Amino acid sequence: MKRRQVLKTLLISAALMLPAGAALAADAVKVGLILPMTGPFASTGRQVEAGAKLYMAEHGDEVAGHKIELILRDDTANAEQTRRIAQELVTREKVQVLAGFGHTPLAMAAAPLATQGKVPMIVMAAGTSVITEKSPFIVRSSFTLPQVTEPLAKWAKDNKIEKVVTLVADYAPGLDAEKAFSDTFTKAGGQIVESIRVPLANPDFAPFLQRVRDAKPDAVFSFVPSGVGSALMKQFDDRGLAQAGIRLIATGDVTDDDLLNKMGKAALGTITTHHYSAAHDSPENKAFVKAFEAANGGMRPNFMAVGGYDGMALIYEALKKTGGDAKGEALVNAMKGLSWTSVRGPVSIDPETRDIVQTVYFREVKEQDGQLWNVEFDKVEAVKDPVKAAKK
Ligand code: VNL
Repeated sequence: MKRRQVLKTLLISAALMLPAGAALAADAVKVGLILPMTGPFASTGRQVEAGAKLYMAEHGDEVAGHKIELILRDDTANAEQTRRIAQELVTREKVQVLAGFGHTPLAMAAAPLATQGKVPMIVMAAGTSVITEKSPFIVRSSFTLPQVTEPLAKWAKDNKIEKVVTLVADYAPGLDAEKAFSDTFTKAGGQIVESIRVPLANPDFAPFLQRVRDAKPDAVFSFVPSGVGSALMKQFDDRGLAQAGIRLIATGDVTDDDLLNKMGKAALGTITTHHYSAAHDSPENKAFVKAFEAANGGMRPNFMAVGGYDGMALIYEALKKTGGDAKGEALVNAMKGLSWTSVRGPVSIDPETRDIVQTVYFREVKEQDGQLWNVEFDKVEAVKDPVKAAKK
């Protein structure tokens, strides 16, 4: 080729490549974050949002050549709103990822839209086992109730608790927790003397706790969603259940780090199992808690914040793996099998169920430096969602 020709070819190819390249760099990956920012689960929305935002502040807003754009929408914890917002985000905003989902009915409402739109849906908060089976595009960064409950049922039987009353919020995750506890505890030889379900919205625990008192169990096992635990704790104290020799054991949702300090001395000694404590002793978690508190006016992160933080980690790592390909199937496939060191400890995404595999910790509420903490004293590693494991 003559020099002039070479130059011309180069100029033409440069002219052809430039707009394409410019378009690629400008092509933002939009993440629609749907959360209850107002209403009864607003504390969950606030925590998840802060967790997601902290991850982006620490890791930058560009991954594999794409800018990451977070679009936050408030569903007020109303499932019809979740569905409508998810639809609008997928069809009009053209988001490539849906994320958030503050409680189970909200995640269930959005699942069909993830499937129809082939859009990955990151469940950062909700914890009912069945959720991930509602769409092949769902990946979960939170936990499942059976996952954290089974170890507690075993612990109870091993620690001289023979008779238990279960007391759970009357909706899907509560029923999951009730079944996981009852099945595991009775199999180990324990006895469930009564199973009580309390309304989800503004429950008055007093009459239910009176029933617990009358049943005279060794312990009451409880699950109530994040944000509700302090009301339960207060009533447990007011009714004098501890003085009557009845222990409170619970999932960590009850001694939620967001509220724990306000619960006061009544919470001391409560044994719980969960996947995250703000007191988790690792350099990653110490840095996380410090940065989170600094960015949020001193608010302590709870497990919801970690669901948001790790949900963003999932999106970032998957995009790196696909080299920036944000198509739904490619992204979900890239998420399967991912593993990393979370602030909660080692985690991975089960490639078969798209649930998170993680350490479950045993904790006791203790006072340290004038504050209340869920202090870990034992653990079970690499716990999968046991409901799905049993189906195989
Ligand atoms: C759910 C599970 C919600 C655990 C929670 O708090 C929670 C849920 C709002 O799946 O609805 O702590």
